[in-house]
Amino acid sequence: VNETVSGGDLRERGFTVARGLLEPDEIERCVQKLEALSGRNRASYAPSRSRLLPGGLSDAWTLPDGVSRVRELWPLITNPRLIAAVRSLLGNEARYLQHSDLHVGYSAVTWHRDCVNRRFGRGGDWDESGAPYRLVRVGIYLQSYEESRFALRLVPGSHRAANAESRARRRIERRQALVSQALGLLAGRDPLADHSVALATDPGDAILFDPRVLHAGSPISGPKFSIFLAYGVPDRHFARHAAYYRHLRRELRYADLDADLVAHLRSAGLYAELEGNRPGGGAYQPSLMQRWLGRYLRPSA
Ligand SMILES: O=C(O)CCC(=O)C(=O)O
Repeated sequence: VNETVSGGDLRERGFTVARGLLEPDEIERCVQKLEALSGRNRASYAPSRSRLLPGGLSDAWTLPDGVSRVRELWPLITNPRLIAAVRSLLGNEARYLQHSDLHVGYSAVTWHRDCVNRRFGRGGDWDESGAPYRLVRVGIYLQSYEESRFALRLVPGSHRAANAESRARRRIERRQALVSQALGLLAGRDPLADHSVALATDPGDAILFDPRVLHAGSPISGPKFSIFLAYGVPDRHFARHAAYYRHLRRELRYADLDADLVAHLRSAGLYAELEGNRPGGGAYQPSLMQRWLGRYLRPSA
């Protein structure tokens, strides 16, 4: 890993980058697997083709909890370089958290959070009394910026309850409201452009972020292959998050982990023994419009 991840950045800004986490042969294996699963290949996303689809309406493919579901991807969960990066951020107690995604030709272009309570400051995700929030989502990108024109946008500090009353903070939360975003998309302007950074990646780079941080994919043109997974320290935040995806987000069809995966995780010291903690009130559920905006709109760059 060329650039070491920074615990300070994760705490203060809500994200940190591990460049070159995967080796070229690992990248190639992952892309080939995603091509086989999705039925789309790199050539499907050649720029000339996207130009024929103005607005890029949906050539996208996604598989919620794809990393847990696809046996050939399990070695990624226990990849020694990834685990070293995660442990350097969260400590040796870090375990695999069942919240994963596979993306082909898909960019999550609307601003959102990945946590349970997505209204800033409200609900258990934001209550760190007695249990600091120690969960991390890992986005592994398998193509270059030049190929895809993709960069992950993030709003630094939007995962922290500190400064909740500041005017800038209130403005950010107003601008990520669905209506502002829909108007922004129609007008072709990003309502959070002044408050965010955009991280371009090279194949094998990983962005590790606090699930509470506001983030959005950029419009893309060209192939995009990415794999998202998560880790955390098993405590009440971890248990709520796991239960939320497993039991509350029914449309994503999470299932119990395969017994072979449990054994694989146990042997790597990454299996979390969970007590059935439920997310409680205020858990985010997407509206129909949000699902449509988030999933089916793929404007070309
Ligand atoms: O488009 C992307 O790569 C970002 C994905 C994302 O934000 C998510 O899965 O939560």
